[in-house]
Amino acid sequence: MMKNLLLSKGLPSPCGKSRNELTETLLREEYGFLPEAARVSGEILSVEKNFCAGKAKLEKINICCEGSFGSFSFPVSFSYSPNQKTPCFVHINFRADVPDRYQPTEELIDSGYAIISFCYHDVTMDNNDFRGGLAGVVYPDGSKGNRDCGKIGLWAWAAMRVIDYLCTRPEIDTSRICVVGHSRLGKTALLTGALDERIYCAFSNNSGCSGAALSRNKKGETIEKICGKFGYWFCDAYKDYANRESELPFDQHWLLAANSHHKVYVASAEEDLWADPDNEYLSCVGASEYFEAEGKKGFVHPDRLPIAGDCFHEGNIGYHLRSGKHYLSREDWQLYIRFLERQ
Ligand code: GTR
Repeated sequence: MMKNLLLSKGLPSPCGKSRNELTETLLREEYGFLPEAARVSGEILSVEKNFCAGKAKLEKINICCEGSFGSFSFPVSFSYSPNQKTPCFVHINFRADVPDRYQPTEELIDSGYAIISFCYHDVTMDNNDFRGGLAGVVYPDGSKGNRDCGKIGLWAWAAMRVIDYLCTRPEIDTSRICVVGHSRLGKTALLTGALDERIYCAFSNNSGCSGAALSRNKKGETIEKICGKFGYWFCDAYKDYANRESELPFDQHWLLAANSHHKVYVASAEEDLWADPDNEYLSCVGASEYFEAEGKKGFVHPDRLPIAGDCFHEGNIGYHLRSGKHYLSREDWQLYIRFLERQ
């Protein structure tokens, strides 16, 4: 039944293509090409030794990047237990606060994880102005070419620089670095995962249109709607696919397939109809064969559409559908941890 649903959408298959070909297509047609990597160093601005009543340390760090385009720095918050080497989440967040309503920091520490987070606005503002922050450094006159990356690409670039820095920290088990983001930042987490080999799992929370969800026959937000309001998240060429989804040479399951060098996780919320939970799920189904062609378990799921409470943690594509609205909740985090423990 699920296979037939997918076939009826006429999806281009990612199989037979290398991961590079997948990411090349996604960058050229959708997100745009990112700036080159940079030399990264961390400048510790402050240390709170008794964070969470002494269970953890909280450091504020400036991530300093020296690239061929110039230099740029942005602040991050790093919470970790000083007594053990732990896995770490890189959280691309809407706010710099720690803890935050999207980041239950103490609970993550108690579960044996460190977390490093930054506010996406500290990289570059979420608007159509390319003159400020990283955008202003990379695009000196504030204008960019048709295939240059939009803001999602710049936020993903910053997440990779945070990983560069994390890899220098002895407190972290660098074989267990995960990236997490919600909604527009879930799209960003999936792109970061596609581009970065060092990640263990990329978690997309309610990322929807131009994130985890297939674009063909999509309900709720469409390419036309997202480009109308948020065209600056993408490369300029992407808007040409508005109302021409069937002509896309790829679909969003390629973004999940491009994460096949590690694990990828898609979290949906039942009432998040703008994101289209069914198309997020079908994207996992569509990406599964790419993982399987690499000899890995892909998406292990029943032959039906999802219902709230479903949680599929057996394969390298993890998934859950929780009840409720568009949000990055404690429940989502707890399921992420359960998935990681199971793996
Ligand atoms: C919506 C947008 C979605 C999603 C969301 C968010 O307005 O249309 O694609 O990214 O914002 O980031 O909260």
